[in-house]
Amino acid sequence: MIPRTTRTLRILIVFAIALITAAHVGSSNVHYEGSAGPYGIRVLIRTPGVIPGLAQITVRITDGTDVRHVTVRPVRSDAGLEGAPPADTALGVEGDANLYSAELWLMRFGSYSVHVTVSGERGTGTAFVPVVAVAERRIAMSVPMAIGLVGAGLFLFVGVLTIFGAAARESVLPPGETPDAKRVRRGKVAMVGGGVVVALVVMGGMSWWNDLDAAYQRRIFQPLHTSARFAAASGRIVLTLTIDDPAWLGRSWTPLIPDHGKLMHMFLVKHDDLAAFAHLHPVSTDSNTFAVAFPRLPAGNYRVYADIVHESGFTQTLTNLVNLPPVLATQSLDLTVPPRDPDDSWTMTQPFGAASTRAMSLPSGRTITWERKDDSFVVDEDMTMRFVVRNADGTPAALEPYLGMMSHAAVTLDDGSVFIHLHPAGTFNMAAKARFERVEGTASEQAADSSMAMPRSGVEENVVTFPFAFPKPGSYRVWVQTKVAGEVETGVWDVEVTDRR
Ligand SMILES: [Cu+2]
Repeated sequence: MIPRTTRTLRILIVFAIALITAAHVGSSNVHYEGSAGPYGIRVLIRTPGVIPGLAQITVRITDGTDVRHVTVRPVRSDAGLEGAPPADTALGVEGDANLYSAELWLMRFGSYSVHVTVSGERGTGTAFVPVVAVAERRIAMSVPMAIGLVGAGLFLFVGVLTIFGAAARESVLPPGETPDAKRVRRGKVAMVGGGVVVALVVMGGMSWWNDLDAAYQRRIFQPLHTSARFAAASGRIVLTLTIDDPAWLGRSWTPLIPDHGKLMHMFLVKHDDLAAFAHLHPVSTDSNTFAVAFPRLPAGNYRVYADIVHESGFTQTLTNLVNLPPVLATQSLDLTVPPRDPDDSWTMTQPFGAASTRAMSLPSGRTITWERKDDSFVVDEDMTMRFVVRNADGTPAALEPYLGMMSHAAVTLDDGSVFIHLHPAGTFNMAAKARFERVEGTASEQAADSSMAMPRSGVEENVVTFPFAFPKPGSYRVWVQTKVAGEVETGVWDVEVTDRR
């Protein structure tokens, strides 16, 4: 048994490390469920995590077998279509007629849209899938590779010294003649001299490599730095998040664009037990500061995840850890005082580990059930999470769009090192997608596919599904928000995700 303080400290350290990982904290893989013109498609883009790096793309055709050709093309937002490489053909995956796969080089840091073009009997259609290319990690050299390279290096080093020695000793002698003592000595001198030169070259190479490595590590993506604090103001608890990063203040980032009409979507999770959850929409008071009235939730540390979208289509999640002191939490405040964004929602649920695994009763008497065949989840396994909402009397509940979507889900690893906000259409950002459609799409592509909020055909009105894969093994909490009769409710589940079988 680890003492509680040590455990808390360890979690804080893990969280601090997690804070420096990328947008959609802990994974920048993209799941997309939607359409490419007349074709239903499901796309999974596994980002390389290193730049330049090779992204793995799979495209599944979900509604038919009449597809003849699938291509993928990465378009960097600042280079546009003219600066983009030609489209690559995605090859059919053997044994699965509806599955295509391709690899794409993401050469530079930034915001991309991957154009997935499908053609067949029903014509041609393109989907724009937003991808954020950032360096998230540095790949360490494997031990066998290191041993192999050191061995090869030593072989070459000895080899080149032998060549130096032989050249100085006997290169000008006629064949068959034995070198005299003077020549033998000259050979030895050449070997030592050559050895020193080669060693200097190797040391120079090492220092060049270390510089390159340090430069790469400086480019590993970190979201903009923020500061956050709670304060009492005009009868309310106000949470203020300030972007104080020099890169932002120095205007080296493009301005923000709204996503579902809000400049920021902020998620708050109570740090110690994950029992309190809020999805709020802070309002900017100036271009750096965002403020929001905090709901009646208990005192403690809160993890902050704030999603923002830049004009370039680049999305990032700003993270922080902020303390709500008991003196503020217990103050008698009138928390109903406007202005409060009508789309703000929050909930108190069971502490982490005690949440339901399948059916969950909501405060309204409705239930929301995670329908699945078993409780085993494997890391990186592409799957569909399916949730069913029923009224208190068991009849199907009529879901209404909430913030333009039939549902919003959030997935976190218990230590906070993963936080992903997703929708029935996938994990990509809607505002970024709309931006790419507007800038890079043709008129017909812009007209198509604008009804993301609508339930997918063939899915019942009280069912929401999410394409997803857990990015790492561990204990996860999943929140799913749906709206019925004007009321947003949040279901919560705890699941274990294991390493590959
Ligand atoms: Cu959402």
